[in-house]
Amino acid sequence: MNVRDAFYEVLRSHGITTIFGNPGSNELPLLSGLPDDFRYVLALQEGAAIGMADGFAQATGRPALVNLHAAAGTGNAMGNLVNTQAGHVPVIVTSGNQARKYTELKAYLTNVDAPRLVEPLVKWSHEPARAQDAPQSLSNAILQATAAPSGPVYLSLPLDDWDQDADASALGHLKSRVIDGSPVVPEEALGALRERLAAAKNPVMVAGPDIDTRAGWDGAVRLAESLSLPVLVGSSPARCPFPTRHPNYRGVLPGSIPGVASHFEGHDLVVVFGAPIFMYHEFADGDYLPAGTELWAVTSDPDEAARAPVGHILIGDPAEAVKRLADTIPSAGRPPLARQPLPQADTTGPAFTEEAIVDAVNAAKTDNTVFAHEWTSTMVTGWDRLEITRPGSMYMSAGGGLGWGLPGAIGLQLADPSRRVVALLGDGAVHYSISGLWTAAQYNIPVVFIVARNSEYRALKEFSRFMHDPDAPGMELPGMDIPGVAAAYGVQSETVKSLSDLTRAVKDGLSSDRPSLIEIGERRIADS
Ligand SMILES: Cc1ncc(C[n+]2csc(CCOP(=O)(O)OP(=O)(O)O)c2C)c(N)n1
Repeated sequence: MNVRDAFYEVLRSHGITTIFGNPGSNELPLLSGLPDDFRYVLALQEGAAIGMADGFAQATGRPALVNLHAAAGTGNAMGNLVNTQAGHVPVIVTSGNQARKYTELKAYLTNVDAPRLVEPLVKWSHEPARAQDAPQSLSNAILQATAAPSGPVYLSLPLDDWDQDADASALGHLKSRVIDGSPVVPEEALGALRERLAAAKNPVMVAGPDIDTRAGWDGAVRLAESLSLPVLVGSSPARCPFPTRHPNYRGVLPGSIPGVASHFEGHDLVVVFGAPIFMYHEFADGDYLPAGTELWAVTSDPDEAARAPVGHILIGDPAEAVKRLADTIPSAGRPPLARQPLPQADTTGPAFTEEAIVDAVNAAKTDNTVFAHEWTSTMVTGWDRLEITRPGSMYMSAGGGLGWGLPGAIGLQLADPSRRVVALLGDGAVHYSISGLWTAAQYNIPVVFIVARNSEYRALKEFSRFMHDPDAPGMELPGMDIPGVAAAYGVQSETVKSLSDLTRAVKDGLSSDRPSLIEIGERRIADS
């Protein structure tokens, strides 16, 4: 058995048989031996490849593999790797390196000092010292990526390793290695939070993406109901942790320090499960909490805990903690909360308001629909109005890097054909990984891509108003033929001209077995 065979055996033993990638000469010696039970999903650019692997890993709840070309391919992927890291997504990023005997010469396509290239963005970065170590390095990489807190890892693999003899005696052990379980909050620490919650007069809950990742919806809903907790979603979330039509749901926290603090006004206790504290974005100074408000949190990420600027932080699985609290805490006896009504959307036209667009999409979705949301200026409206009824139904770029939404949707769809994915994209965001459309077309991955035209970077215009930095260049996106681009990549599209047309087109897309793109007509910032 050679190193290549052993490498595939280790992947197989972990159930990893899909490889997302974009190949080059350094990777050919691995890929030319691709076994029949593996599938290779070709992306035309590496940012798209890693976005697909990220969506695939999130929807399966399992590690995913991506194979990139040397340093240049890795570099192209690094924008989306920021999102993968922020989202705690277990992606094993591999790249080929030049032959070992040529790397000292810095021969063409040498990934010089490969492990350092992505070091700040991954949990573990490595190049095996010997060819025979590659299967062990892969096994380590998979277990590192998966162990809590999960996250991406990087492995550089020299091209002359694959035909070497493998260490067959070690392979049996490698294939049966298992890491099971994730740390939970000790009972004593959780008991202190239970007492604090029981004593609170007016507590509020903040739920974060890791509640969705770790199957924590049920516990979060039960705890919220028994204590009548209003529930906010943590700022800039990557996944939806709570049903958005539940009476206790109160939308998403904003991105500024004073904005977040203002939502806690009147609450003596904030309890956060599975979110960083907080994903602040907008630069505005202020106090993190109102006077008299205390914050407790549960996270499985020690780094997230250590950098939280305030709070009493418990380390352990947040979904397990919220479930254990829901199982053991007595009801507070407070009256149940009532659902907050949604303001009526303006549908009078001629331009569509973002509320009306979201409502029209809502009217077409089913419980089976999954959203990948990268339409930046309407994020808050999405959190207010999209009807999310079950776990694993809404995802967005975790680290704020555009270019995740389109390929992320493809990965989500490929991972679970029993559900249907709608990507909600801005006409700026769609371009960062647009070549993913080709993969959707060629592999027949039936995502419904919705692109909202406004021919501008609207979120940035709003930001420049907020920051009192007017007149920045580069905000306008005229002259774009998005249906033309879709056609060039092999995806059929239509431009909708009314809200009822939009609902009908989304329904059509959801019932088709082909990918499709819906362009929503022009709406400028001055229109709203
Ligand atoms: C990789 C990357 N580059 C640039 C940005 C900065 N950025 C944030 S929002 C935005 C505008 C997005 O425009 P569009 O998708 O058209 O949505 P709109 O804001 O118009 O709703 C840009 C360029 C980013 N977040 N990520």
